[in-house]
Amino acid sequence: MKGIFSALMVSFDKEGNIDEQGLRDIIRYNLDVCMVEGLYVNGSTGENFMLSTDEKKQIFQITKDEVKNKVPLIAQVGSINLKEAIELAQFATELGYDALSAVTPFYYKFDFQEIKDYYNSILEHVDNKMIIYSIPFLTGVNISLDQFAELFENEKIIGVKFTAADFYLLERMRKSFPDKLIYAGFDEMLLSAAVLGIDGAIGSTFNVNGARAKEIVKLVKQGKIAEALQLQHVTNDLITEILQNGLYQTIKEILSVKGVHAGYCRKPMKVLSEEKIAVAKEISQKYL
Ligand code: MN9
Repeated sequence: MKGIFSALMVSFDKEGNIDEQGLRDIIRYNLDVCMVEGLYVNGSTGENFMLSTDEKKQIFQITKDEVKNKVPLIAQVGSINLKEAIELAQFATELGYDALSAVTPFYYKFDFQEIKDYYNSILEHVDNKMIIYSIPFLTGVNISLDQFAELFENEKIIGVKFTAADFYLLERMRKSFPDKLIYAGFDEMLLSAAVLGIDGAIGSTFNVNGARAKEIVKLVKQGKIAEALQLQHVTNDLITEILQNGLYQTIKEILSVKGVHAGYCRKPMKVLSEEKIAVAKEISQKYL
């Protein structure tokens, strides 16, 4: 369960329908070319929060079928519709997903007791493990060190996907929870997180830049920080240009350049202009 996990992209056609063959192509590219060590399915990058329950199930199914047991799979099942979260947790567990993950419930400003109940309720219904998905900049939900400790009292909660730039909290977490799995969630901060002793990373840009990310982590483990920093610099030139051009659309466009039918993003996400498609091609040629 350790290492570089792609937050899996999903291919949609122009009308917003899942393109099954495109999704299979993206998975193959991740495994064969990016050589990622696992996949995180139906996360933010998978445009999960714009999908129906049936579509989420379809994506879990297709991905498991394509990957078989080649790499570990994490199923993101979180939803503020708790019944949906439980249904998806059961579905992914039956399919043989290695672990579940659930975003902290958002929008209604749930208090900590409610957040804790949410995780424990999901886990009461399944025989599987849970990785908390913490992404305060999108959810507005901040969890403190003490609150993480309380959540981790449930032994089925084995880790956290930590998508935040709070390196003080990350260091405190590493020290306090040596046996929990900590995954970094911001690809542009991978080196800094790796220095603090994360177990892995889960990110969108690994769909195209996974090999370089693996190398950064390897170099840090060998204590070759200066070399790792050179790779992080190149990576961040790449990520900065991707972010300026439109994050998910540009990654999909880069995949298209590589011959992968990555398709379009789901509305209300926009379609890239011709100019931006040209920029995406340039980014691909320059860095990948
Ligand atoms: O899953 C991703 N977060 C989102 C993690 O997409 C919201 C990251 O991989 C970022 O996309 C990436 C670029 O900021 O670090």
